[in-house]
Amino acid sequence: MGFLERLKDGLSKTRRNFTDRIEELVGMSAKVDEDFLEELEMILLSGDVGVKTTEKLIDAVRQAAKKKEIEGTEQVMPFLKKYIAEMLQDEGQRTRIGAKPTVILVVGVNGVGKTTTIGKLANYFHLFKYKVMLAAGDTFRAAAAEQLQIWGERAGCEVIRHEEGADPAAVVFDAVKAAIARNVDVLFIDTAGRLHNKTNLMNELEKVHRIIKREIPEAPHETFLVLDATTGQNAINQAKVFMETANVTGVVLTKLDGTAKGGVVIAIKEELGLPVKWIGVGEGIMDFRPFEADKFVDALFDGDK
Ligand SMILES: Nc1nc2c(ncn2[C@@H]2O[C@H](COP(=O)(O)OP(=O)(O)O)[C@@H](O)[C@H]2O)c(=O)[nH]1
Ligand SMILES: [Mg+2]
Repeated sequence: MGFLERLKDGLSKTRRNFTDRIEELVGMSAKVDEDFLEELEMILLSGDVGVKTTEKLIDAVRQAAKKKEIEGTEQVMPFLKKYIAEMLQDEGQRTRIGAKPTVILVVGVNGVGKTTTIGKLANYFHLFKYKVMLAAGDTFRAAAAEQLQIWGERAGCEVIRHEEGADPAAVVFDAVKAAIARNVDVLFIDTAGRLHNKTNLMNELEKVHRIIKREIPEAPHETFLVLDATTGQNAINQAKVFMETANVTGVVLTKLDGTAKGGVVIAIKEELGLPVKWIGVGEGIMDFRPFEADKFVDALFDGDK
């Protein structure tokens, strides 16, 4: 199965919960009146699009109906598709590998898919002939560095790791030094995602930042926040905590395969102002791509066609 098919397949539950229900609603009412808008609002809210974004979408439909840009309910779907696609476009979406080494910090709570994402990113950039290095900054769990090592081998790149329980900042220090010495193009830094204690998280991330900046003042060039699409609106709340503690530049949205909450993509962009940069649609190394608004919206609206 190609990536687009996987994405369409993965979003089938979201479609059932979202676009299929809008289609049903359109089938039941011909006029775009307040009753219709109220029903539409309910569908968007339960599709994890978020309160603010739902209001914005409803308002846009209402205005378009007033201006006769939308004359009947059957025009609502194409309108929403176009409107959402435009909403999701973002200049900051692309990951640019400019500085050498480009340092990318990867943060997020436990289990969202950070280590897997780094493995997939390593593979992606390796395929495009970049020299990639990985730093096992999650020293908290024994299995984390091992898991990263395996991904590193698969992707053909070096992994800097210390023993379990070591200071993450020491790993990062070694990795940044090694990346400079070995002429690496891009260094991805894995971190532990202990959110139960915000002060700890903040202290740890601050220390890691300090160490990186001592060697490369402009780094980290990016901080990716990994969010699990299956957690829907919860992911938005997690993101807010991380945005307070780290200078997040973009989101990696994992587990879009099989979730009914894919509408969260729209909320991330609108409510957090962060671009979704990459998406994961499975556990495999190839189940991963840069986020493309048009393709995503196609898969969300026309998946079965
Ligand atoms: N279905 C699916 N599973 C994923 C995806 N990304 C990661 N996972 C799984 O999520 C679990 C946690 O991933 P891991 O990378 O260890 O998370 P971390 O704790 O944030 O480092 C693993 O079982 C992964 O295989 C994805 O896009 N789709
Ligand atoms: Mg991990």
